[in-house]
Amino acid sequence: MPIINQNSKQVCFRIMYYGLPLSGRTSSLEIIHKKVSNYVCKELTHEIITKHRDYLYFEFISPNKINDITIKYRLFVSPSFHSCFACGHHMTLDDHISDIDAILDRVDGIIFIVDSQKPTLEDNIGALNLLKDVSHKKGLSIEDLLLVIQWNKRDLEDESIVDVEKLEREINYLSVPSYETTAVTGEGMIPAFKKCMELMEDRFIDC
Ligand SMILES: Nc1nc2c(ncn2[C@@H]2O[C@H](COP(=O)(O)OP(=O)(O)O)[C@@H](O)[C@H]2O)c(=O)[nH]1
Ligand SMILES: [Mg+2]
Repeated sequence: MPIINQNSKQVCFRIMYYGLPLSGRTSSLEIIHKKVSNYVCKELTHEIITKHRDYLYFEFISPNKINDITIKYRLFVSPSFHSCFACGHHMTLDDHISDIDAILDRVDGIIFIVDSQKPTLEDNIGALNLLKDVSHKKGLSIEDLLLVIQWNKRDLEDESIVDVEKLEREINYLSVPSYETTAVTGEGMIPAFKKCMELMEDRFIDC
């Protein structure tokens, strides 16, 4: 559920850019940050989860309102599964699962960034399965999550990327809205972002 502040008549929708490391999550967040910088917008900031783990986020106020309620968006990147080479700290899969578990409590919409490059197909399927398993343990079904997909890195040569038809078949079996994107230029990203905002607002109005 989005965070509702009755006093200031404000609702906060939280969108997570989720995906494999190097899929284009940070690039996506940076592009959207640039595009919305005309609105009341905070700088990109790291929030600390634990000593070795943090995630990137920013917030902005939408120019649109729902009735007379102001809408704030908080956009962030899912925490990565990586170890800290500088100090030798090794992150375990359980650490990662517990990060995703904690973060799912603070999310209203998820934009799943899929790296379209052929060698990452299986890992992309694994990333979606992880989301499904963690949701399941929380008593949620993956269908309860508000999900939009970006087929990212579509600018790369045809031979190195998976056909969209195959991606749709293998990954988008839920038939959620999906968009071909290039996060380094921003191509296709605004429609994906707007769709996610629209779905969150519709769900909010309905409840
Ligand atoms: N060609 C291409 N490269 C991309 C695209 N999106 C991200 N990258 C590159 O992939 C690498 C990882 O991107 P980043 O946004 O840091 O991924 P993150 O680890 O998910 O945050 C960087 O070198 C980006 O420039 C894209 O759409 N096309
Ligand atoms: Mg990153």
